Amino acid sequence: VITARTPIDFELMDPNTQGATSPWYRSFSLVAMAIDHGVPPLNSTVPVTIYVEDVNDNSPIFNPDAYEVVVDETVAAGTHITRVSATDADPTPYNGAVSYRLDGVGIDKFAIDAVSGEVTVAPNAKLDLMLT
Ligand SMILES: [Ca+2]
Ligand SMILES: [Ca+2]
Repeated sequence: VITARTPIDFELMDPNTQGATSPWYRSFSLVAMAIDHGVPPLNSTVPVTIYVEDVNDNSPIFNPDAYEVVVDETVAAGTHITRVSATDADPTPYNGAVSYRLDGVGIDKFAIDAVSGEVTVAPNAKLDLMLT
């Protein structure tokens, strides 16, 4: 029976030396040996490859972790406001891919590009405080 002595962290495995043929897996290459109790003892070995699969155990992290922008109330629709950026430590597709969306008060006035994270004034938005 082969058991893990320590927790295995996919992110800490070296993709160069522990990369498998698929980006979804990294691997450990072990050799198991059987030794008899004769004199002299004879032995035999077998290669054991353990494939490790990535788990989505990291959330995207924004850097910086807060954005503050001041804009004039007269700013035009489509105007660039800022660009937010987050990275995810999971190295595989899906688990590490990041897309963006807006939530909260003001989502009718601003838009975010799901891919680039660019925040703009939404089409037809009126920021003028006297009109809202
Ligand atoms: Ca992971
Ligand atoms: Ca993730």
